[in-house]
Amino acid sequence: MPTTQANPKAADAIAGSSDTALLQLGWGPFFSEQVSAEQSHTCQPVRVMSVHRGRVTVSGEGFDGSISSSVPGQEGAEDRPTVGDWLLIDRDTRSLVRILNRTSLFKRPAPGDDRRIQLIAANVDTLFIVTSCDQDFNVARIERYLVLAGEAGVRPVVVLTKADLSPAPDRFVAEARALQSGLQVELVDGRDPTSAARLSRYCGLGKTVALVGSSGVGKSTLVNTLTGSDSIATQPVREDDGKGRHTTTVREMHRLAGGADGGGWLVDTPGMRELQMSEVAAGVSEVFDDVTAVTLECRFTNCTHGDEPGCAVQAAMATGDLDPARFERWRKLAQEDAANSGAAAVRRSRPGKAGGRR
Ligand SMILES: Nc1nc2c(ncn2[C@@H]2O[C@H](COP(=O)(O)OP(=O)(O)OP(=O)(O)O)[C@@H](O)[C@H]2O)c(=O)[nH]1
Ligand SMILES: [Mg+2]
Ligand SMILES: [Zn+2]
Repeated sequence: MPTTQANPKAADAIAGSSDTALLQLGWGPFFSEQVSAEQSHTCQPVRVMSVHRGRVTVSGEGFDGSISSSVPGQEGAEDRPTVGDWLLIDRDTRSLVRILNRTSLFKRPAPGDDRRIQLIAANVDTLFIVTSCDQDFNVARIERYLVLAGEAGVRPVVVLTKADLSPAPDRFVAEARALQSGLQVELVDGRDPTSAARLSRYCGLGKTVALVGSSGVGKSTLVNTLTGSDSIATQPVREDDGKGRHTTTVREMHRLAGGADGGGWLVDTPGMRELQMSEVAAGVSEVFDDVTAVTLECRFTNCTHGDEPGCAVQAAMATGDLDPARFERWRKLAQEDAANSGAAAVRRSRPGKAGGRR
């Protein structure tokens, strides 16, 4: 039970991050530096394990429980706690005091018409972009997730599941590797512990890995295999079109057992039907640095890469230096991002409307 006395050990732990429970949860200097000595007496840090309507489950030193997720005086989209967040809660009342600044944040326009910002996960170290060696594999979709990772400043790893079902899985590996220089690509049978084990090296003590991808690609299967349990429900894909059944409905952290590799956290997420781009211009430039480098060579800075004289894009496509399909994917993403980012800015400027805040 909470005490009303200040807890010197917990205060030390916040200031010096010396406490193993917090370190295992991913606590570190980036977060402890945001907490004043005074605040550390009245508040304790907890990490968000899962998000439910209006509430979050949290875990901290000596406290696991569920608390209301409303933040006093804040109503912007990014002011709501999401899975992976570090919160300060009042030691006595257990109420949410504030969300600590994040090392990284994944977000997207929510599916549907109003395009409000939906938060996916915070304080993530590595993003597993999960796709399967079958009809789900789609370079344009992988690029969208790569942009999301680039924008958030998080290392991406493409995880190709269902290697066992494909007669030639190496083709998928090669195609994925070609998308970004130095991109890590892992090929696994997600049901097989020996095969999946190579992924635990991304998930050492206190590290957080988020798994994203379409429904049915095997995100929850991987989490079950890596955690050595079958606690998350999984379901076979539909027979007619191979699509998943949207089995997972909550975003939730799962603990990996300790050891040389492991001891970190896997964030399982519901399969995404679509991934729209908004406010990701930096991520687009990073993932498509080859394309942007060419566009900088065009004679006119406002070149539309059509039939203007001196268009470096047209020249590079003519010589085979630039893949027209990749150029078209870049153009589509950049245009979509510009349109959605403009709409988001307009929404934010309207008083009284909750919108994403930077
Ligand atoms: N053969 C084979 N089957 C797999 C593999 N990974 C997952 N599956 C199967 O694929 C189906 C879907 O797996 P899930 O783990 O539920 O997929 P998910 O990505 O979590 O799907 P959502 O929760 O709907 O987003 C299940 O029947 C799994 O057993 C794999 O590597 N090989
Ligand atoms: Mg799932
Ligand atoms: Zn041009």
